[in-house]
Amino acid sequence: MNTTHTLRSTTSLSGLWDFTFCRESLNSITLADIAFNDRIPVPMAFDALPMYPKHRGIGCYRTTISVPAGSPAYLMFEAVSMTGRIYIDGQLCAENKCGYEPFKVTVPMSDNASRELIVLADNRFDFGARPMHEEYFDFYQYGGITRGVTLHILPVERSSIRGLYITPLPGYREGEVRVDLDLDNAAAKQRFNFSIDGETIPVEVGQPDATGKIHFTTKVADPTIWSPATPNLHIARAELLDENEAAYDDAQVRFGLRRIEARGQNLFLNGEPLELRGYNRHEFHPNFGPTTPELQMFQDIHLMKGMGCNFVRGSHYHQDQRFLDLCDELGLLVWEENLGWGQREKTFKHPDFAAQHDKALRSMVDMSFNHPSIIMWGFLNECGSNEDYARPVFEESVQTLRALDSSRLITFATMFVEGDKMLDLVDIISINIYPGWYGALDVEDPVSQVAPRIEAVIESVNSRGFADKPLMVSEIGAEALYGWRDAHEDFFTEQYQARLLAEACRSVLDNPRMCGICLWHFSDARTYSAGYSIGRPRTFNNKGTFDEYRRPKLAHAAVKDIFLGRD
Ligand code: ADA
Repeated sequence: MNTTHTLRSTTSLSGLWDFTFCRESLNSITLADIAFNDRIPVPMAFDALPMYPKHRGIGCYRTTISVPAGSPAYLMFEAVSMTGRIYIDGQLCAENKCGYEPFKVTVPMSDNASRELIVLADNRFDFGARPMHEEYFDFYQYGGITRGVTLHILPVERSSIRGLYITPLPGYREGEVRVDLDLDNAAAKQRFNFSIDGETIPVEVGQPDATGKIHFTTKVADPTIWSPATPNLHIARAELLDENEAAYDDAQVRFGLRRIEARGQNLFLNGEPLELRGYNRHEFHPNFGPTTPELQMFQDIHLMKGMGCNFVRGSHYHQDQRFLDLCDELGLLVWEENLGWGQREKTFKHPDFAAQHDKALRSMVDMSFNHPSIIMWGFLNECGSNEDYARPVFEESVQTLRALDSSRLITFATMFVEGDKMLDLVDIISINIYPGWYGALDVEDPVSQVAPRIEAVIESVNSRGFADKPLMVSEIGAEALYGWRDAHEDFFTEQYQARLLAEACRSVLDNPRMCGICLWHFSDARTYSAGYSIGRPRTFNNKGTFDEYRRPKLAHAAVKDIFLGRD
């Protein structure tokens, strides 16, 4: 859950904002000349609305915010796609270049309470300025203020809470956790109250370190364990106190007591062997683009759990906090990953790429740290991990993730397998393979490629010195057009997809060397008509077990049968 506050004033800016669309360049546009002629909802991708389909350019948004004169304040943007420029009273206050990355914007001080907020969201590719998005990935990248915006008013001339992070420790069964309370303008000796589940816990320390953090370990008085079957949550709360012991700023977060481990070839959750069964999922619905309603998220999780899934990979970008909240509450394990899709040398050699990737990686961990559902961090899906030029960014990403969070596993999905040069870096080896689909033309029975390919992958990983690491299939699948059932049962039929997925699930899950399977993918999702993905019927990636309206294809029953049979 995004950290919540009761003492400081927070205001959601969801609602109708003034809007106009233009095709000028971001660098030549003049704020004063923008004629706002429409009103659209925030959050929402403008190009998912019927008025602006496939519009590439700048979505110009305007609203008014109210900040008491003299009060420090910031805006929390959960996602502005792709480049977001934020102006307050005409002053450029921030520019963010990853469309899925949450970011904070300080509101400049003013004597006026009423402030004009303008957001320019440019959804055109601009490799020079924004290498993380490169160009056409195999999923449509919408534009606009696609996730929530919140205004925070901070206490005047005092320290305030930047973040509260709870890490379950090896003694998690007895309720042992580490607490990191991160402060802005920390006082030398900070007074604060700390409680878990409403019970105040006396804390002796109060001396922030050089970065403004206070750390301590403590215990949950009445610990209950989090797992997919028992998604129990606890609540931690910190309150900063003034000289008179009065609380003036606070932060509240939810967390879960659980432990994920990789030992030898296996995964363990809370000490029990764990087999991952699940889906890759894009945050997408045709009527809403990437701003999926929470009810749809709820239904998606229920559809997956109803099929016997315990796992979802949030492909291929920061997850929406509302989705993660639901995974915490309903009990679905998550792989969350940083934006990346198939980039190669051009991107890795871009002078800004490493820094932009690092910034986005850090914001992902910062935002999602307390979700017990997340058991692994991922990054750079199918990106040049067979080439030396990618090594520095892969190494740095792993170091950063380990430094920020020692309690979760690290992985990336590779399509190279035999040629991959980064497998030494990860805790779990994750491979994307498409036997029976790509490269399966002119094969008499393409499904027969599945089992031998899995054997070959295992052989390659083991023989290269990684026999002691867990191995999973992170993508496998085939396209099926919803409703296309045909006696030939050939490519694109529901029958072919159902056969292939069933064979994949059986071949992986029946093999003790593999620790799980994550099918590509949950529901059909829009892609581009150009670039890498030319040739996708309907300009959708149709490998969903459900279509984009969540209507089940034949694969639904086939996979469900196998997954539920494993419990
Ligand atoms: C890759 C990629 C997915 C999707 C898939 C496919 O493995 O990671 O995003 O593009 O291929 O359908 O080909």
